[in-house]
Amino acid sequence: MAIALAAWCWTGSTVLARPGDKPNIIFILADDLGYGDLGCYGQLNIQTPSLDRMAGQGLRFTQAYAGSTVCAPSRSVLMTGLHAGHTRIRGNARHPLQPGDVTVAEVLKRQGYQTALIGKWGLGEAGTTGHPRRQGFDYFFGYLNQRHAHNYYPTFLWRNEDKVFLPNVVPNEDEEGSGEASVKAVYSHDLLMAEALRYVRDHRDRRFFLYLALTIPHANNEAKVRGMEVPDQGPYRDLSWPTAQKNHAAMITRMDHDLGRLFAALSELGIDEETLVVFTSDNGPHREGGFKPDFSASSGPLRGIKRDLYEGGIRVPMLVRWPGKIKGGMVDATPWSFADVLPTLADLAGARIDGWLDGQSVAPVFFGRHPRSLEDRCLYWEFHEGGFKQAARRGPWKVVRPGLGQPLELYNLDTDAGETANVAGRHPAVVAMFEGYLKRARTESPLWPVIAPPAAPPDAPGLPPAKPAPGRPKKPAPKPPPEAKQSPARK
Ligand SMILES: [Ca+2]
Repeated sequence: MAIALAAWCWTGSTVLARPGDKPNIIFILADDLGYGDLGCYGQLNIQTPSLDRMAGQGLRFTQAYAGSTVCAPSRSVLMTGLHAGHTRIRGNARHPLQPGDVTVAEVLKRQGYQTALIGKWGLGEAGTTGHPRRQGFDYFFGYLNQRHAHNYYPTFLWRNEDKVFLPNVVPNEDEEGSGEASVKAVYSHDLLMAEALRYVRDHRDRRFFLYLALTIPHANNEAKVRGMEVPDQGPYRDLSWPTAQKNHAAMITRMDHDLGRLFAALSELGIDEETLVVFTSDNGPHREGGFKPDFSASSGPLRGIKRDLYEGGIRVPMLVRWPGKIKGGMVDATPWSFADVLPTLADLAGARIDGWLDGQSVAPVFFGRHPRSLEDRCLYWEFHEGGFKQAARRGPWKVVRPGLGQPLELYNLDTDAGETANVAGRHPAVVAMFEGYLKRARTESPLWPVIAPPAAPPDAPGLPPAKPAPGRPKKPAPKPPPEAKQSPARK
């Protein structure tokens, strides 16, 4: 069986008729929003009228994937166009992006875009090479640190390199700004949305790229079972649901309402037809802050949640809207992932990229075209918490290696989207194809050593001896950044 390598160099043509057609781009990322959390993806308990309308006005993807199953690596894949086996940041430990890492913001800035990040970053702290202003963003407002971003009522946020102090009081605040507030004066999500609306109004006459990385509906893990923090429970207040469930629903509906205001602003400003809006999530739903993902089927029909490489951990809602350019009410099942975002946005901006990318432009799909190169290729994920795990997808086939040295599980997603029946024994040639691909798909990184899962209990059957996966030839492993130190995993 021939293998379509997911390798691609963008050579500078464009899907648009005229370079002047290049759009403003607003890329909205929710945090831990599950595949099943929106009405347009089958959710029955949680009201999301604005996003459901967005789906009706644009394109709804049913098989789009995040870059990873937790925050930081998913965002690293999103920013770099490299999948989780090549991108710099492959887990939630704090390693910053390096000067040589090319981000989507840098690519768009070179095309004349004004670039802004409003929200949560997670790819570099203050003073490091990974700070958003050193990675292509002209403007930054929000959280640098992911633990800080847990806190919906922080004592400060960042504007560019400066702290903006807020009237919240956090008695147990740690050095990163996380904790649980005792005085909840300002909800950070409201500030992020106000900034986003202001930014769009201020840049109505410029080409802009706004990466709006919201923190809803992530939990404030430091507040434990009170972690689903929201100012009010909105339409869910009088229901008999557990508090965390009501708060989770209220967070999503609040975000949805605010995004409705953003769409209204685009229309009022007369830039609706000049603006591409993408809405998605960085990974599957969590089981944190007292929230139970099964309560409202947050993964939809899929298996697993955040931290799983099964579909529920990585398949995410993906809506794309561009009135007048992208046909409304379309549903598309092309499998694609965050690694495709950089080449896609580069394509729409007419940018040329020299160098290796794992992703490909899916912009043709936005306009109803389906190149074979997108239909028959492998998508790749790896994850390092609790031992090295891998997953890949090609056509209907999905494999998961649940631990180093363990046999591949094979699922046919066309007939078994819930990954209930491992059919590896019936399709040895497909398994062999994936075995070969998984060996070539990644490079070694000293920051992310390939390790076996924790030792099995004494009465469990032994695992085969662990072997390190060989590196992919030609592309050298990235050097460890000089200032990076191994630090504990961060959520
Ligand atoms: Ca997340």
